[in-house]
Amino acid sequence: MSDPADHPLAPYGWDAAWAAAFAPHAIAGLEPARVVVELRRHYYAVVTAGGELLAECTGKFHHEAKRDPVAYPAVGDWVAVAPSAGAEGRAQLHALLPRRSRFVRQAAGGEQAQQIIAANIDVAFLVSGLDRNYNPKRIQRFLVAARDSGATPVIVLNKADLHPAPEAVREEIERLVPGVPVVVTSSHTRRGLKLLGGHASPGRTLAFVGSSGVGKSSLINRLARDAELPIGEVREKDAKGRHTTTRRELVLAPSGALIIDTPGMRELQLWDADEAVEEAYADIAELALRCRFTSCRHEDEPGCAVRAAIEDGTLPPERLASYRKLKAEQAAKAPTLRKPGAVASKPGWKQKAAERAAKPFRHRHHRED
Ligand SMILES: Nc1nc2c(ncn2[C@@H]2O[C@H](COP(=O)(O)OP(=O)(O)OP(=O)(O)O)[C@@H](O)[C@H]2O)c(=O)[nH]1
Ligand SMILES: [Mg+2]
Ligand SMILES: [Zn+2]
Repeated sequence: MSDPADHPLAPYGWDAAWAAAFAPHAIAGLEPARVVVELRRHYYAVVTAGGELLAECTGKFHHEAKRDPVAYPAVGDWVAVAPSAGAEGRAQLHALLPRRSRFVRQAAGGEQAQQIIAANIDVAFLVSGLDRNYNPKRIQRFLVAARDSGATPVIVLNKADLHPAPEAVREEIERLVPGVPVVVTSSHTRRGLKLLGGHASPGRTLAFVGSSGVGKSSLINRLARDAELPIGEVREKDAKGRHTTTRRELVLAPSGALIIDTPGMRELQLWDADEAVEEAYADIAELALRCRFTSCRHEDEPGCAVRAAIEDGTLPPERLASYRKLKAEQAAKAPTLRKPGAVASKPGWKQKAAERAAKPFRHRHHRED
């Protein structure tokens, strides 16, 4: 077998392990491809050894996926395709290779289902804006989802130029989530870009997630100099973004890293993340093992090791508070989901849909929320 490092898809992260996973599909005459844009439901721009193609799932794929959204490809996935005979630039998507990691959130809209934000990512940058957008609770929710995903989380506090004391915020977040790197950046002054760039080594896949308007696309444009991802305004009165990025897209940076931009998320609801909470708060879980009572709620019970750790200063009280908050959220988890069709009935929706349909496939947009 030829060396995977010489493969035309090596710049996209193709390696010996992917080649091994792909072997049965190669025997079936299929070609490997990586999903670079999710154009709309079940339509993808994929990059193959021969260039970019528009890929559509086969009937058999749909049948086997049984409408489970997680069974469908997402940006970053490796797939097996066959170029369509007689339809230039198009391909049939036959299979999905097992994922190394996946960043999942609960889908917005009708069904109670998971939605894959990005697959096979090595590092998840959780971006917040140091303007009014910044919110420690949201950072923690993102962190739990990132730990759940299998990717390494990095917390990014962007728009440092708009905050009088960004280092104080960094220290506060570091206390809250020990061991997780926290980087202060500004895409305007370029502060912290070298630190971010330090993660962008060749063949690594980085994903940027966070609320609308925090500067995800601005940071990516800085890291991937020739990327021209659209940048949007934020509203003056509440620093809210305008959902400028409307699709998930993977770009190849000059450093050789693969960077995924994602649309701002309105909320990141937790999903089966109880284990991830325990893992993210392993220090508390470990202390709790030493409480006198196994049912200890770490309130006023005698012999509570968690409260003792707070009293002697080894456990920051805000960490216990946020742990409690996340646990309570999960206990009360009856997700409030919008009714199906809520998006489609918004004023102006039809016109926007018509505009979208008139554009060529690579530029067609779909909304995240
Ligand atoms: N002051 C300041 N503004 C920034 C910085 N980074 C981005 N912005 C501005 O914030 C606004 C939103 O930036 P985007 O990059 O579009 O934000 P986004 O996170 O991609 O937003 P969505 O695509 O809507 O999810 C733009 O007006 C940017 O110019 C920064 O470091 N400092
Ligand atoms: Mg954007
Ligand atoms: Zn206790």
